[in-house]
Amino acid sequence: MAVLEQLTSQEAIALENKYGAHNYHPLPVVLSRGEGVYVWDVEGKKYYDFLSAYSAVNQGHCHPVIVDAMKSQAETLTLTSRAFYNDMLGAYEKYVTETFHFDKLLPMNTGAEAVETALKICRKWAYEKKGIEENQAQIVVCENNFHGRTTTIISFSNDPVARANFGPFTNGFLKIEYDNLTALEEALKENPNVAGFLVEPIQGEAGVYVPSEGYLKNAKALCEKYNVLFIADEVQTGIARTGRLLATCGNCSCKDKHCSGTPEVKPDILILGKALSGGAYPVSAVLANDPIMEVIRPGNHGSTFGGNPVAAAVGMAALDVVRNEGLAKNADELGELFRDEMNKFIPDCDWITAVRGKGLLNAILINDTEDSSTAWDICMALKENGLLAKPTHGNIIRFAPPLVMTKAQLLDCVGIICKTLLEFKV
Ligand code: IF1
Repeated sequence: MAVLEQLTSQEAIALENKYGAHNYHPLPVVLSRGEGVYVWDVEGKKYYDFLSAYSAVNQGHCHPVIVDAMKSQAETLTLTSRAFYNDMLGAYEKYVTETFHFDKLLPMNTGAEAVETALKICRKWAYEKKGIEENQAQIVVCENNFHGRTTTIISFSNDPVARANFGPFTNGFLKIEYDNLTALEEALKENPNVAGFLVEPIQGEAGVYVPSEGYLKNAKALCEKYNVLFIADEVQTGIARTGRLLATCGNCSCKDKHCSGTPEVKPDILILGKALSGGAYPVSAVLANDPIMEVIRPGNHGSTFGGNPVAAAVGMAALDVVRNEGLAKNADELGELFRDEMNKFIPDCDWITAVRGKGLLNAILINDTEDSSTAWDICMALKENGLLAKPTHGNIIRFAPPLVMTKAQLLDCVGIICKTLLEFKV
């Protein structure tokens, strides 16, 4: 392998600008190392990572248990395709289905692939089990959703930047207001061809919108009433991020030690990704019980890398870390502490109007207009002070550190955030 000479940040950015598609606008920092809650740039500056690769690195950067599992499997067998069996996939499927209390798992790689898979399963179930006329199925989704970036998924997005000039779009989706049960019931009552309701337990990209108490539970009850599948996209909220093994666990007391399998809301289809691998490898999954998953038969769906041995090894290690290190409990407690500290600070700071979130998925609302650069500028100032975060939309900054953070580290980060905001000048 060509030994890359150590690039400066400027050189690395120039290379990406010259040779890479410009589909992102990253903060101008070039990272070269990660360990736990920390990352370092190429000049050796150390930062707290307060984004966790959008909740993929819940277990902390380069967690040794996950890396060791990946290395060991990578030296043994990386990929067989599904043309043959391998000795890792069945064990992984057993482990994950028992962890989340479902009969079956369909393995994929990215979150968007898992969302697409869930949509296909839902439609096929509607035709073959619910009896909806073929090609007439409708799936209810929420305004301001984020479920990935494939053409079908952006077909039901309302983000103009994600949609412009990518048509024609996929039909078969009804959009309703998030956290509005009346709107959901109306959609289900008026449309006999509804097959499913796809929802984020917390809308992350929209700005960490936590729905009203009881929304998910009552939404699931409406789905049962109208024989519609409740599909939970836990790609970002899952794997202990919100203080429970899943956000749909709600206020269940078991947290992550031994999931009792009696969550507040049991989805008909559960979508996982991101931290299912601890950020070490692309691993996603769709879980459902037999009456739903059995609509999928050989040749209906697949993926070259889906369910590969390395993904299986990494996925099991990543879930081991969540359970053995009590990450959901830690996220629950540190999240409370973070919001308490920020709420104490808000009266002294003109730049923040509110803090919101659940577990260690939080956001602060910046006191400026959506189209201002203030949130970005504050993130640039945070970077200078050793903490990396990025705005979601407009004037909202998401704060989502790895769940392995200690109380002392969190309070250190609160100090950095408050100091930065008090010193911030437009
Ligand atoms: C980017 C956002 C977050 C997700 C939910 C499915 C997916 C995602 C709830 C698709 C992915 C990522 C995508 C990444 C940035 C990040 C993101 F800003 F795009 F919207 F987290 F909020 N469901 N979210 O959050 O998973 O295919 O990416 O593995 O595209 O920039 P993926």
